[in-house]
Amino acid sequence: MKKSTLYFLGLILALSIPLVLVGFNHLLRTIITPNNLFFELQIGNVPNIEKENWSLAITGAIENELVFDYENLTQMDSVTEIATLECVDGPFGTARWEGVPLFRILELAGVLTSAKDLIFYAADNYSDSLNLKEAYATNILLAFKMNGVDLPLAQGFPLRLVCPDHYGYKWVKWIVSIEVVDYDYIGFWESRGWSDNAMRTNFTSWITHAYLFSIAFIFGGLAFISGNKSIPNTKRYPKLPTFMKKRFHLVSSLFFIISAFASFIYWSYLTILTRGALFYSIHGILGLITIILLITAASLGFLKKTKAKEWHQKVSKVACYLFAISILIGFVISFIGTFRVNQIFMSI
Ligand SMILES: Nc1nc2c(c(=O)[nH]1)N[C@H]1C(S)=C(S)[C@@H](COP(=O)(O)O)O[C@H]1N2
Ligand SMILES: [Mo]
Repeated sequence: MKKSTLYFLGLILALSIPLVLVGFNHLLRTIITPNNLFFELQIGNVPNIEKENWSLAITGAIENELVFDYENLTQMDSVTEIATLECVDGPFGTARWEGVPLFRILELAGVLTSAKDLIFYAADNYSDSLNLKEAYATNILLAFKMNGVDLPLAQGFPLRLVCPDHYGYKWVKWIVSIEVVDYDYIGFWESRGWSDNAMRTNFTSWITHAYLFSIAFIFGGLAFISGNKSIPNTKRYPKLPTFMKKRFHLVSSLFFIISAFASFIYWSYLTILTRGALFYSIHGILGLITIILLITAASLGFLKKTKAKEWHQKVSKVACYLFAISILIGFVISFIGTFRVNQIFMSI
């Protein structure tokens, strides 16, 4: 094989690092996260609840008001399931959860036909609701065990909601009471713009956005280097093949812009779907600026004037650096955020 071909393959390999990392991140979802590494997120402090003093009251639009203490509840028939908890912000963890299926409790309570929502109140003043129709899904648990041991305090001891088809903010921790109501309740994050539906499917997953982003990274790298290589009289990148010139630059730039744009559109779609609004993160804002700069740079590239060519290079360069930083922040969110970290990371 020619030496320049080897260098070219090496370059492609290096540019594929984000893609490989996203693949690895994707794979992590299928692996059980140990309790001591499981990410932790809450609005305030972790409440300290003692088994002995805790009870769960079920009230509202039901026939039989119920109160469970820890013993009563954990002695009911329980089921075990493996499910992934995914925060809308990206962090996720998979565990083996054990608990009482919620629908069993609803059957015991005898929900009235007028009922609409189930509200879960937590010891830290957090609350959220499930639509009653969805609440009967057999995979929703009131969980008291995680990976074979009592739920860790940080993960909601003594009782948390496990609802695999919903985003993390529906997985209420430290539940102290459940109320059945005949109206549409708006929970903590929902009242701050997040979707009350919060359904999570494989399609509505940030990982798709990350794949598109890392494919754009490969084309972006190729466009950047071939652009530099095709500057007249330049001696840049002598070891790379000579075909990485103008036409190559044009094609790779085109693919770069298309994949970066697709990734951005997908991110916008997810953001509007889950948050009801667009701009909330540095990662996203950088992404938007990058897209605007890229389109500007591309347009300048088609102009014949020397000044325009200079600006084409300058703007492209800034766009590429911003793009790389935006990717880096995305990684911080999804990788570091996936494991037990300080909440500060979550606000990026
Ligand atoms: N009581 C309570 N439950 C809560 C929250 C909270 O702040 N308080 N945060 C929710 C959010 S936004 C997420 S992503 C998950 C995080 O669960 P974990 O800390 O077990 O990873 O808990 C959910 N349940
Ligand atoms: Mo979350």
